[in-house]
Amino acid sequence: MKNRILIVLICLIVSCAKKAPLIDSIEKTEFVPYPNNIESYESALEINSILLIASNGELEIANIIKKEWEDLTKSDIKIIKRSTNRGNLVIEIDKKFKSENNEAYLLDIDRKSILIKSSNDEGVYRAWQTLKQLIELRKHKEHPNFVPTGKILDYPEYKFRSTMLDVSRHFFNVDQLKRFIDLVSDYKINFLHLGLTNDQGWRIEIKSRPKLTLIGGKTQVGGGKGGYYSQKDYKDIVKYARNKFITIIPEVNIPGHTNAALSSYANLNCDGKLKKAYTGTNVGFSTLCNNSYTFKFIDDVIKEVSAITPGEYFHIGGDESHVTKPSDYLEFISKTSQIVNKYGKKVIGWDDIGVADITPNTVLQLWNITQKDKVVTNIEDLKHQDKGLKNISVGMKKGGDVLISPASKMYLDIKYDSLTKLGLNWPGYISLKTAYDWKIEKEFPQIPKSKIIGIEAPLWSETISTSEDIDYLTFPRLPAYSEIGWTNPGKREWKDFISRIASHRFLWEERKINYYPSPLVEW
Ligand code: TNX
Repeated sequence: MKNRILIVLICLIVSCAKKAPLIDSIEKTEFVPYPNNIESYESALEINSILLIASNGELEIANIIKKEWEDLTKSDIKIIKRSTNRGNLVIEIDKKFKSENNEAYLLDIDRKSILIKSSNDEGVYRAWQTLKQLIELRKHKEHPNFVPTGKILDYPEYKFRSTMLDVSRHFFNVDQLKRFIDLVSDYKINFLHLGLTNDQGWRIEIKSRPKLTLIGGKTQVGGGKGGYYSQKDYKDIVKYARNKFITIIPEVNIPGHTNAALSSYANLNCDGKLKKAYTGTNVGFSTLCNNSYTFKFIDDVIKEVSAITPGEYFHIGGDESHVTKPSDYLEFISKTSQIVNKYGKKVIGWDDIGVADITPNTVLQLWNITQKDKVVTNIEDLKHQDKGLKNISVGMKKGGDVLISPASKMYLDIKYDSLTKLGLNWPGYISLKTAYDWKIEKEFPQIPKSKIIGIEAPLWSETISTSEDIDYLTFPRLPAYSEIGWTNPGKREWKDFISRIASHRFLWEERKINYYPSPLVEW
């Protein structure tokens, strides 16, 4: 009898010692973007108990997760191919699981194991990004080694969630770009658009036109030394982004925003004379000449850039061609679109191209909108207002889809308020609330949801030249945009967002991000 009591007592002590601590349930986690379905199991899993990744899929995705897991938890994890062992992180590729959406995933965490299920690697990676936030957000709480259990079934509102970096006005080197990719990846961004050419600099090596980088790449706004990516660099960037399931979209802007090309090759100018390098910040003063030399040039450039771009899109710019003859403009857009299609890519262009003869699979990027209550101080401002919507409505009739990027709401280079030192303010100011607290369907009822492929937040670089500058304008607004792109609008709420985003400060401090401490948030 005595022995029995002793055994029961020992069992009790052992099971008590193993009992998970009480921690906040999973839906209280400050996820950004917030997942679309969460169910709590009201218990906890000890992260250190996960020692194996068991995967039935390709080892590539398991290896990507292994590396990021080890960086995050500072402990080793091994990979085994297919196993039913408990105590693992199980990756299950199930072709039938929500196969209509590559990014849909199930993340199921119980007291002993973690299951990630998706129809493919992309969804697995999205699940990992959610799990990574769950682990990292717990690091600053009691029982930091435990995560709450529960089931997350998640998929994005929009399949296209992008940001853009203008590497022309100021050049950012490969390491700076990789850092930017790391930071935006935390927020499930899946496209990175690179503004590779503009008046102030040509940033991509074109082997058949070496002067573009030898001359056109040698300066930037303010007259600094500029720079460019060799094709080898570019491939390295594409691969780096690919490992985070981010697709690179190259932009070669035509026919305006071309002074750097016009200063490299005389034949691109109608008078046959080279332009001087431009290091100011004006727009709309340059144009390629409509001649056969130019179209051969455009073909060569698009051929070379397409060959090193695995993604399906090619951005042809097309904005603010104020000094191009209207008939020439139409010819530029239609011929260039055909060249892009010939090299197997789909065209994206700024909304201005909606007026031209676009091909039906074209994506029109809605940008040209200023805030309704903006005080117009400059006659130039009147040109914008809602010109973008006019362009889009014409372009949609020709079959174009829409990418939502209104300058009034989504431009990362716009000042937060009148005190912000960096940035511009031509469409109005963009506080964190202005960035987050709106709904696409309410703002643009004239654009059918079926026509919208997603969102993009562009970061123009007239006023920024360092990674610290990039950080300041990007955080906390980019996470706000990521949630607009990912989370169902019915599940988004401003007050809730600012209470969650406050905790992301810990993640940003860990990564040494120079974020803007918006006074609207209690950090
Ligand atoms: C407008 S957005 C531009 C850019 C500028 C930006 C500054 C667009 C298609 N054109 O050339 O850099 O405003 O906010």
